Amino acid sequence: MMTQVFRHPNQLRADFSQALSDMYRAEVPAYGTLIDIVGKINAQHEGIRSDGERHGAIRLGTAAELSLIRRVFAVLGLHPVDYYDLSVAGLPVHSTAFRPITEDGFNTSPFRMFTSLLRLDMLPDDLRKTAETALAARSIFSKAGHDLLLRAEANGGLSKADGAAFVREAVRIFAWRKQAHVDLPTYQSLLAEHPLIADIVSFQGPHMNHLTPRVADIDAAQKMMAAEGLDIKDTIEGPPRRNVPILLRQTAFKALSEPVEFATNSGWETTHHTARFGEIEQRGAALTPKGRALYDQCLAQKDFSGFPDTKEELKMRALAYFDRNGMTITYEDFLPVSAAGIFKSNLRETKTSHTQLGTGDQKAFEAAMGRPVLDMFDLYATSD
Ligand code: OOG
Ligand code: NI
Repeated sequence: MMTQVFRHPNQLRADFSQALSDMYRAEVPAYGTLIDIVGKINAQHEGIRSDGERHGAIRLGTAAELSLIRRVFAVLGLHPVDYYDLSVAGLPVHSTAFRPITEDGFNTSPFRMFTSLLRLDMLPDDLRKTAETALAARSIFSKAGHDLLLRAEANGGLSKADGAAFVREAVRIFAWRKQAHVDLPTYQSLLAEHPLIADIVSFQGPHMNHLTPRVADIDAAQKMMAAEGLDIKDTIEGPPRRNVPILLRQTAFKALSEPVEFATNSGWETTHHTARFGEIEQRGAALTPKGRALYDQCLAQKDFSGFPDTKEELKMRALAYFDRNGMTITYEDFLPVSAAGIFKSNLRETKTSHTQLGTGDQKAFEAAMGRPVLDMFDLYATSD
């Protein structure tokens, strides 16, 4: 009997993460500056899991695209954890975070992808039809990639050579293609409703809109970013600086204005699109549901003085998770309020938007994806 040797999903994910980083560095040079800053700071700190730790973000247009991406990511050992409702912040998307779910998985490749799906149901009728027509006409994965996906699913894995080809095709899904998929008037009508809708619907694929290395000290990184002349966001999202870092702190340089091309009867016309940026993050301790409720309360009141800042007290009051050696457990997820802040700092404000504040629809998201999301608290509770 022949036994097939498969490349491990954790290894495929490491290859994928590295290839995405190489691609983004070539596409967005300021991201290279971030990587250099983060590398310098991390070299002075112990305890950072891996130099290559990072997350990306993508925005999908349809249920079919989300279901496809879920299958592609499963081959890379990436699983959907939690549901993020961004409609409460007036953004017509809802999201999940694809990430590893085992310690082994994080140790080999701690890569995550924040993945959003357009809420077509939040668009006015005429624009919804325009968006649906444009999205139905695009196909985001190559035939070669799709064939390899079917092979991986049928055989339960991919050989080394097939795995390398699959990673190459998967990375191409998220590449920047400056030639739009709709005409300029359509782009402008989508933009007038909401810049996020224009970004999701107008292009040939779901380009990655940022890539975020993890840094040991975000305050130091922010100062170095400013010194390098990067146009950074004014505030760091998440909790303030603390003795025992909790959850997630993030900041970003603002999105670039990039040339994009629209087909006309006589050739191409160029305009500028603002979507892609670079972000950094510092991760702290994962909080229990009780700790998270206290965090949300402090955030709403913009006052963290009531949040304990010693390991002893966090443990005594059961606010954070601890492993069997008494160490805090790293927060591996995202924060909806921070995510909304990140989205918004990188979108041109529009005055004409009719998109209303919405309510979440986790059931619809899961139906679109073809499986339920995992619960982050369940994962932390069993990861000691
Ligand atoms: C995603 C924004 C959310 C984060 O780190 O919270 C995010 C997006 O802009 O598509 O990436
Ligand atoms: Ni991000």
